[in-house]
Amino acid sequence: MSYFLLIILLPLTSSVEGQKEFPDNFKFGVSSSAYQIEGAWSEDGKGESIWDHLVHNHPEKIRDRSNGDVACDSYHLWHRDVEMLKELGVDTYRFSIAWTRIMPTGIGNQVNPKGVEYYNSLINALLANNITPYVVLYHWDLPQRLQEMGGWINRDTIGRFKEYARFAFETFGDRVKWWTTFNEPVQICRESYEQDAMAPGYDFPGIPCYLCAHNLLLAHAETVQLYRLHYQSSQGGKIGISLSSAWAQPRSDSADDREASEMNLQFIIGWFAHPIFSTNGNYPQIMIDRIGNFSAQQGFAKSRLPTFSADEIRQIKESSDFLGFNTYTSYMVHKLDEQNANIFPQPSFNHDSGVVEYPNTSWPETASSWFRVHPKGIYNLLTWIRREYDNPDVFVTENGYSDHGDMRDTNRVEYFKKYMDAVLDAVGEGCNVKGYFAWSLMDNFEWRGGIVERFGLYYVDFNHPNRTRTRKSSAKFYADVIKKRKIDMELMPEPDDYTPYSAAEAVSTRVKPVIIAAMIVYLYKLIY
Ligand code: GBH
Repeated sequence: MSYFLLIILLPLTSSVEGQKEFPDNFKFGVSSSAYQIEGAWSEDGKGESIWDHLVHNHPEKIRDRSNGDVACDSYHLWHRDVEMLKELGVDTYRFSIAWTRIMPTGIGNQVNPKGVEYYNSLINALLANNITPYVVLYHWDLPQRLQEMGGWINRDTIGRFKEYARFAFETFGDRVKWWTTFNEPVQICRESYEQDAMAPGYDFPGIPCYLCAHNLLLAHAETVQLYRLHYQSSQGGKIGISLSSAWAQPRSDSADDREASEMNLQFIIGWFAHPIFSTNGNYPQIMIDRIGNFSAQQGFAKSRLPTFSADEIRQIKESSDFLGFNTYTSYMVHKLDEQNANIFPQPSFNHDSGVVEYPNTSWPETASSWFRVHPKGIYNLLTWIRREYDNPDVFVTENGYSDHGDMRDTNRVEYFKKYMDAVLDAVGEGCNVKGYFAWSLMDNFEWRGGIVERFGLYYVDFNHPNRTRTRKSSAKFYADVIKKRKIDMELMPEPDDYTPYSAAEAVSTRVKPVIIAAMIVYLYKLIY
């Protein structure tokens, strides 16, 4: 009997320490996003996005006053990007389309053929190399024109987005079989309307973030419905959404602290996941109750959390073929109580959620202020999702580490070892994790963090006109994981050689042609 059990269980768990393997059909990829890598911000007819607008009008809001005007210049250097993907051996590449590159104003009456050509070339090159494109329609770069009409606060934006999505399905859907509507909708609303941490950065707590989220949920559901009705059966693809959260670690084992963790996850993950992935749909009851009660106390005629009609609830429910999930870090949490009630403005999302997040100083720091290393967090999150939403298909669509640009990036390698191992623990216990994407293919424009905070597997020399990309230790490490389908805990590869592009070299390349031209003119004058 016990032998019999062993034979059955062994291949399922393969849990012998250090021997854990990724399942055969598990997909490995890397992620990037358009604004963070493409550059060419106004080239070939591209229109202005809210990020172009922010970096040009408020350079002081970027940590190092850098911007994405050129970024990694992937608009011109995508051949090299594909080469790197081949070096890594990834199954799939997650990138986003810049709405303003294919529809310059965001409004569907005008499309930009050059932009379409760019994505066609990239997609075709990926397919030619057996790399599956995994395309995100919206990674934060709303057309500025639409922002001027209210952005995600305006219900009209839903229709605009659908028109854009329809064009993308129509144009690329014969070859793209994996679609994501939105990357990190909570961050879109909370860090851009509620707080001034992204673009447009309104710093307007308690009201617009809920309107934004409401419209995003509707835009997502309507787009998925459109895809399912008109494209899915003929094109045979899948469509989903990428949510994102830190793990909320209770301050202690007390019931209150554990409840704080649950409240936090309901507000951050449940806000979008409950309407889409739960059996009953709609917002989590705890959000409806808390925001409703506070709104009444604060003198609002109705809840600041908008309500869905029964039809909308039905439409949003099950509007995803998979759950994309991004995670980087964990926070400690406890409840907001009488003594600390004033630390948040009223009304505000944080006050509504009733939870205080704070860093655990015993967890290792990274180059980003919001980010400390706690590998157990990803395991806890995947387990929470499995339990909460009946074990949906999950792709870890982003996970990675920030430093200041080490080539021998041992901390990043250690991070990947521990986080991927924690993913394997979750898989071993039955979580339906189907794939993992490392953030990011290469160093890129880290939003408000500029180019100071680097997440890349490849180092990018932002001083070099060719934006040279060089393999860090982590790139070789990840390639090894993909090849062997398991994590070599001992491995610490040496990075490729890299010589920084020197200022002198930069001057000489710029000055040389001038000298040569002057000599030609001089000789010309001498002769004639
Ligand atoms: C993801 O966001 C994004 O999808 C990706 O584009 C990004 O490059 C990557 O992760 C790394 O950040 O402390 O006020 O500066 C993760 C969510 C967005 C959370 C930025 C922290 C900064 C808040 N992060 N945010 S602040």
